[in-house]
Amino acid sequence: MKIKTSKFIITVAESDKILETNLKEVAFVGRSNAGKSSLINALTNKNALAKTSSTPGKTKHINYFLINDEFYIVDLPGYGYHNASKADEQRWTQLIEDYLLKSKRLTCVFVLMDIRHKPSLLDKQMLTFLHYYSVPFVIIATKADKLSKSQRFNYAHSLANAVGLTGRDVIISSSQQKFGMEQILEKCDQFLGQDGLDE
Ligand SMILES: Nc1nc2c(ncn2[C@@H]2O[C@H](COP(=O)(O)OP(=O)(O)O)[C@@H](O)[C@H]2O)c(=O)[nH]1
Ligand SMILES: [Mg+2]
Repeated sequence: MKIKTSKFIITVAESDKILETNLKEVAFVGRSNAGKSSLINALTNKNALAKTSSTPGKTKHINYFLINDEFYIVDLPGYGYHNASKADEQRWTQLIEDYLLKSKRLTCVFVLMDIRHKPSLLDKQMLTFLHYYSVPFVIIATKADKLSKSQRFNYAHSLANAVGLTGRDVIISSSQQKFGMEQILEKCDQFLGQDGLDE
């Protein structure tokens, strides 16, 4: 797939406003600062489609982007922002979970993890949640440009092992140097070509 057009559609801050879309969706989730917005910008070749920030915790809402007039990319709130209050963190977690359970046309969730970091407890809880509700997911190891080429596979491998997968299950990516993009778009093709979860 090639992304030809992309446009921001809407920001949703409350569970009862989650869209009932008529097109399929792929969602991006991960720790605050994992690189979700940067990846969406890299995939769509736009510098500021999704807002990126070096201040973690800024994206607290759900953002919908329409791609090729064919499907939606959905940017979910980042979890695990260390300066957030318990109440805020709980609210974002609830919003993420409500999105994942309510979105009937969701086909796949990309779970982003910084390639240099061990999966956090929240990452593991997210994967357990996705397993439990049988939501298909793919792990993306982000910011791989920060490692040497020889280190990348080893880091991706240990990240995968930590969550019971193998290195081959993880897409190694860099939004900055734009690698891994084709693999991600291939996965989109694959999942968008299948029926939705509840269809
Ligand atoms: N070196 C490098 N930095 C990145 C990459 N992707 C994101 N970042 C940086 O990581 C920080 C958080 O990125 P952002 O996309 O806002 O993360 P989000 O909170 O998950 O949406 C920003 O300072 C980005 O510039 C990447 O591929 N390589
Ligand atoms: Mg963001």
